[in-house]
Amino acid sequence: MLDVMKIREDFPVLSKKVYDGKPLVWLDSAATSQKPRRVIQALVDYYEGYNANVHRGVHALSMESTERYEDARAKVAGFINAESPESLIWTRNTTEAINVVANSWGEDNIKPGDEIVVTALEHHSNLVPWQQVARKRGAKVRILPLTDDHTLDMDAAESIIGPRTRLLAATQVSNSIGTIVPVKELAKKARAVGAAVLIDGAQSVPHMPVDVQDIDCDFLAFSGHKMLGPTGIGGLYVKRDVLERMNPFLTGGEMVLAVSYEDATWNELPMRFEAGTPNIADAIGLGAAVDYLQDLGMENVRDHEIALTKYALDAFKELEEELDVHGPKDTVMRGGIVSFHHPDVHPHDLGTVLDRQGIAIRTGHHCAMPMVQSLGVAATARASMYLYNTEEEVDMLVDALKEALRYFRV
Ligand code: 7TS
Repeated sequence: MLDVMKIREDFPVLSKKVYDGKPLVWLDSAATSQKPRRVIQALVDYYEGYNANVHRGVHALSMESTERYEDARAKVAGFINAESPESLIWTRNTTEAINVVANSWGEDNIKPGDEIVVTALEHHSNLVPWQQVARKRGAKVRILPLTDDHTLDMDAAESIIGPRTRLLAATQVSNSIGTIVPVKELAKKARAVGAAVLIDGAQSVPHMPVDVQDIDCDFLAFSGHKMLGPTGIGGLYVKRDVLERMNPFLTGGEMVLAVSYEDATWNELPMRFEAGTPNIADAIGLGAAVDYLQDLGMENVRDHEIALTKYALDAFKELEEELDVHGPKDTVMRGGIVSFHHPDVHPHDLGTVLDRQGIAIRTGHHCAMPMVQSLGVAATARASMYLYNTEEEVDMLVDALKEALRYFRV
């Protein structure tokens, strides 16, 4: 069990008042999470105490920054149960991580006639890069559909994942409707036909235990800013033997061992994939975020979100005449995301009225346009919850929604 009131004290922004003194209700953690003091302090400590470039200095500060930067890598790699820290490449975010795979592994391994299988739930970041690779390489992107209950249709997956599948690229949790995808089962199907497996962990790594060896994936992409860490830092896990055969995407400083005017040899892993001065401070900040999450325990974080989502879905029943709530009914099959719409009120209008009450939700297509359009709407309103949210905040959301709908007289 999480002590949420105690947790909230660790997040300075959560005591903020907006407009005329309304307490901030942060229900937009799927877009980005808030940051605990420990993460903010780690950034201050770095800049005040030991700011220096890594892997190059013989002086005290460079050795200290290198040690802490590599410690953070080990912590984050351990958090997803990577075999070793060398399997974790720092990136800016999930989007960049997937683009590294598409432009390196994808360009070398996707051949004409191959199929790249994604789910209907994908964020644009795990769809557009594959459309580009497919176009360049003469391959095809295939989509795994959903059932009527918005869970992944595993029967369809059985027939779509086949001998032509070269890559399965699937999100573990949908950011638009909250569906949890059984990635371990899908990965097994993909492996059985000799395909590689990429998991988009942007919405799973922050919210539940994720174990890359248990899933048996080749790649896992995630963003630090959605898991209490700073913006501008994310991770790409790559299975060691796959990483050894991959060519670098960006070239230049840091990623080379020896350079002549004619040629260059590549640095050791994972530096081979980290050209230029890296985001040192934010990597260390992400390490502090992982310490914070591990102290709470990811099982506890997940349990809190299941309970809160169940509470929210029950509370939304009061509005079932007015609102369509998307996503699976079973809370075990969904993350802490409640996506909804009213047939006659645009989600932006709902979001704007809620905002005046201090309640932050996201409205729009959530960068998953094909998914949201498949619901028959152009946009939804989305409340997304995290370890610091409470049942009281869910009540405030539902009350504010009732008032907004009265205001729009619908
Ligand atoms: N994949 C999923 C499943 C996501 O939810 C997001 C961001 C991304 C990839 C991209 O992450 P980034 O850090 O590279 O931007 N999702 C959202 C969202 O739902 N609202 O804002 C960003």
